[in-house]
Amino acid sequence: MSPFPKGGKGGERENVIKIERLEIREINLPLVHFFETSFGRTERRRILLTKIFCNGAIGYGECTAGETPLFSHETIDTAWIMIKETLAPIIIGRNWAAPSEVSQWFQPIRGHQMARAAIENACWDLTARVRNIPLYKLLGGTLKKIPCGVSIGIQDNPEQLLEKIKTEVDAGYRRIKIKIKPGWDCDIIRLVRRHYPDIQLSVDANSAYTLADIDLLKRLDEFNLLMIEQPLGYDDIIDHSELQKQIKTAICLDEPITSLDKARKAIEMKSCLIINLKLGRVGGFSEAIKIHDYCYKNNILVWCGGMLEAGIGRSHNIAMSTLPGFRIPGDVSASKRYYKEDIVEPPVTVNEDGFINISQVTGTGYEPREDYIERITVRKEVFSV
Ligand code: OSB
Ligand code: MG
Repeated sequence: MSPFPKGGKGGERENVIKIERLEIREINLPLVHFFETSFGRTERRRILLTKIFCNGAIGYGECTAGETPLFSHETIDTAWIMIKETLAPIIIGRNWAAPSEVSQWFQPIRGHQMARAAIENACWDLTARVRNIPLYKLLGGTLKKIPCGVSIGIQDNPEQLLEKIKTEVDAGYRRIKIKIKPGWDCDIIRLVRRHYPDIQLSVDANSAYTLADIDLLKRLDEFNLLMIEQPLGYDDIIDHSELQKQIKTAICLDEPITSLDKARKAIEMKSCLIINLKLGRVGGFSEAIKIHDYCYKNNILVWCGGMLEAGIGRSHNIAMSTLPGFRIPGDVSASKRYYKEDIVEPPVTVNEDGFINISQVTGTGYEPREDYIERITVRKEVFSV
């Protein structure tokens, strides 16, 4: 018999499980194609994976921190130290019944959301396995298939961009997002629109502009974009509010949305009409669900963002994308767009019509390939009782 009774209503405290062991490792994976944003180019990923052991069961997590502090202040190296010095001592030997308790333990910690999410999400992953239910159901998801979009980086030339867009449109993706920066903006978008007048198109500037660029930003209104993501400062919600008053295109915020509180303030200030929700950036599933629920209740469009995740993080994004408020395509796409070989089996695939079918099996439906992960591990550390 399973040592873990199913979590029921009421008596959850009786179903406590104890964190006996935490493993963190760094894997190294080359991208099939470089990914370039206004802040720089990534050719290969260094990814921190977490593995939590409770009474023989295992939960997996993936940290979305990048290699450099350019998207967020967090990096894989700061996350490693944060987990080692602060989070591991908090969790090891601790009993819990619901994964949201783990986010409560971390509540006094300021910042370091991506490090926290890598631990908390592994606890959600473990809980789904232990209760013998799909992770998406544990999260409260309802969608049986999710619409997918792609994020296409800055290319070496316009022809290369058009070729990439053709590949993704032909593959069935339901929304194309292209990265922009000064010098790779209006002319490029005009060119794309000339070739694809009707596709759902959005742009992401990753904070490459300021209000001094208002005339250029106003000109984007002519391209019928679904949204412009993060045009201004990475931590700003004030200038974005001013900009939203002056442009018709919907602003979507990404970088500054690090908590429910930030999301609420951005929405109340009308700094954006759309929110890109990233699991790592907000500290994990507990906070992500709160932000989703807030947006759903207030009729704010919300979609699931991506951070070039390998299969574990990708499978968590897929599970989250089944929450009913996610009504427009997210940056959740097939493994093969990023990695020749993904760390999960099966790899994530997308149907011809641009949807991912949600697996109904226990956990995520994407199992970590332990042997392969071991082979590409460059460092590992274990914390136990
Ligand atoms: O701004 O959404 C972003 C990747 C790394 C850092 C920031 C961003 C992105 C993406 C890629 O746009 C989304 C994906 O395909 O995973
Ligand atoms: Mg973005």
